[in-house]
Amino acid sequence: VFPEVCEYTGITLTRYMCEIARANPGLNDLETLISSIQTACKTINSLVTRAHITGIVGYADGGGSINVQGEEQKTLDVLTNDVLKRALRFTGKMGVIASEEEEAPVDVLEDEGVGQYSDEAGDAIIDEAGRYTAVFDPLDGSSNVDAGIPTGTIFGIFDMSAAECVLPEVQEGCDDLYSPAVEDDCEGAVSEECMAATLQPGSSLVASGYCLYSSSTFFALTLGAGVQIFTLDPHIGEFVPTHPNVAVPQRGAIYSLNEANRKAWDAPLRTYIEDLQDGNGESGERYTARYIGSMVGDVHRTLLYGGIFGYPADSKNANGKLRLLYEAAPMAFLVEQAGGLALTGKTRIMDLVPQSVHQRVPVLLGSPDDVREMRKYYDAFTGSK
Ligand code: P6P
Repeated sequence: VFPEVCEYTGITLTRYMCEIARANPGLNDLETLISSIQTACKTINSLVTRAHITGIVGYADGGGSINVQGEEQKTLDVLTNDVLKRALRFTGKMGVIASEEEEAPVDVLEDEGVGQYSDEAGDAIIDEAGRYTAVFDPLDGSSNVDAGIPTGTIFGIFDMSAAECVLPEVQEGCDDLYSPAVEDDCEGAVSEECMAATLQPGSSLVASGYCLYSSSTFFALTLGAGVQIFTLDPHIGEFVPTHPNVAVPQRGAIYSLNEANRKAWDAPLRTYIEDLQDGNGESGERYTARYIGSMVGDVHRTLLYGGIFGYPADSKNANGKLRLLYEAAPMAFLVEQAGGLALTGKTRIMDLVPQSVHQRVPVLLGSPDDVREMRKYYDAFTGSK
């Protein structure tokens, strides 16, 4: 039962989630989580918009801080990751989180970085009822921040309660349950089970969304019954509903890919984009190109204006660049809930079970007619996936 956003004048995201939890008592914990994420997004919005005033632009530790992706970490990558981890952990509803900035999923009950969440007896409190797994990219497109180009936070929430994952006390001498064993005795069978709780397909997501830090600050959310987009009203410090029940246009006239990689794309994609450019596609319209190099901004525009966004496989990156668990799958959930499609080329992204936390996947998503048309080029070629 998801009350229509418009039923409540003066509603905010907080009030909307409150009404949902009231109508669906089983979602009380999810309400807590979304509340913590929106608070984190407000904090990140402040950090990003004031970055040049406070001087937190540039690279972490003056450069040289490399994340698990092998990318140089921006100061804001580190800060925003901590903001989200703290926000999620203090809900007491988290079991495990996975982040672009963390080498392996982190057991938030033991995470050294933010202290132990425990009761007065010092025992880790594991909220069996509402334990969730959160996956997120705390500041996607962070390389754009120094130039003031839009960035975003992407998040997905899985329900972990069904997983065979009991988080015991951290073994003596080990940092956490999931990092590759430093000492042999840190190997622990339990991490495979808890890892499984993290490596779930997009079709198992119970919620996903993004925050977009741009000319406005947006909070997009799906709980599996449509997409609602809220806009931060700085006058009241609340996200207010501005795009209820988002429906991606059936077709757009925009394609959004990094054409610098064009020569590395496979033949079906090159032919498809050339036909769009020449007005030789199904619509007969000549498409235009829009690409800001920040997935959240490009997907947001695609949701509202239609067309197709992609970071496809190419000869340099067999699986493209975007990560399945915390970028492609949460965005695919949103796009599908808005009536769009999200494929790797031929395969539905939501069906893919991640084999590792940072696994990359080709992404082509957007208006249903555009994505279906693109797929016909792959169907016509054998051997492309
Ligand atoms: P390129 C940002 O680094 C990001 O992960 C996405 O936000 C964005 O869509 C993509 O990479 C841009 O990559 O290679 O086109 O700069």
